[in-house]
Amino acid sequence: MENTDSKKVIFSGMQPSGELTLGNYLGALKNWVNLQEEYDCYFCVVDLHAITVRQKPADLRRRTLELLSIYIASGIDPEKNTFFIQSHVPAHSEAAWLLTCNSYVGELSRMTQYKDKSQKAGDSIGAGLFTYPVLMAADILLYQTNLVPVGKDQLQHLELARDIATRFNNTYSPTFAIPEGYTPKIGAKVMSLQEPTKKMSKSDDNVNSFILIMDPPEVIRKKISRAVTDSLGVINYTDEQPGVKNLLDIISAIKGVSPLDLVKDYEGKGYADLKEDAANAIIGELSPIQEKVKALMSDKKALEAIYKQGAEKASYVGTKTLRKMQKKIGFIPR
Ligand code: ATP
Ligand code: LTN
Repeated sequence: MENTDSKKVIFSGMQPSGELTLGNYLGALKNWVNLQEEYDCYFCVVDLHAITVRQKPADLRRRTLELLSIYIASGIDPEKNTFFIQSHVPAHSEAAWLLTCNSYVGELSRMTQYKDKSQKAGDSIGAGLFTYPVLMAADILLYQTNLVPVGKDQLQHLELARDIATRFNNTYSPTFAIPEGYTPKIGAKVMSLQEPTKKMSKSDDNVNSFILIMDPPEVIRKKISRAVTDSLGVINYTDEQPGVKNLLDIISAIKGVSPLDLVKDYEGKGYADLKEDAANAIIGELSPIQEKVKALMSDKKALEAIYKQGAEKASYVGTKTLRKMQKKIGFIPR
């Protein structure tokens, strides 16, 4: 479906490369729900990005469908938005090659995520991790995207997408909209429960440092009760108490109440009360989502209908931009 109602376009994606955390939910997903009325939204499961790191085929299949189910269960309406699986729309891979030929090794070498990963892996780093941001640029540019809601870590990749788009527009003629980034005010950075000065990350070795969207209630209670706080014994919203601050931020992002207002209720109370409230808030938020995910995962036919319809819409719009790119570059149409 083309963007005929002149709504601005949103594109975002997540990789089906691991189990999603509360950080992914509060930092990205929960905000997508609020944007769906105002924008024409494309939400993609970026499986082509996931294979930049070796994936077990059976795990990749399960996580792809689970991620799609989590999108829907979080409240994003498949009737109003376009959900699709990246590999179902070949225009992404094709546009990525055309854009690779309009990108520089220098700019790709400057990407922090690549530098971090290549430092760890050395020469055996996959070439896909190097060209990863070009594929991300293709994802975004194919849909004439105006806004890209992502966490802070992705803003550098978005800046590169803007550079590539501007270069292509200048070399040939205006072809792509230039996208802007969008990061949420609350929950933009949920911190590790064990080292609250570090981001909560699904790739952390310590399972007590993160909460997974699919963690059962008793696991959530256990992880929150073990969350690192401090020895001050008072509940204030300050950088000096990062563990307490993180718990207040989590409750705040879930309840939509500012952390400073929350603090007032904790006068004379202790960390056990705060942890109890945090655990209850998280369980209250995640339990209905978990139920819906389980129901969706047990009806593969319904999921299939959603991602097939999404791929059709996305193909129509994406291929149109791809054809323009090909024509401008000088390829002969079939
Ligand atoms: P890893 O934790 O393994 O580095 P990731 O969780 O960042 O990976 P992505 O799939 O790249 O994995 O993230 C999807 C989205 O979730 C991104 O937009 C990212 O910015 C956001 N996000 C991830 N972790 C957090 C967090 N702790 N707080 C807020 N947002 C987050
Ligand atoms: N690199 C992103 C995932 C991603 C994405 C995108 C996000 C791939 N393509 C396009 C927004 C728009 C990440 O979060 N790791």
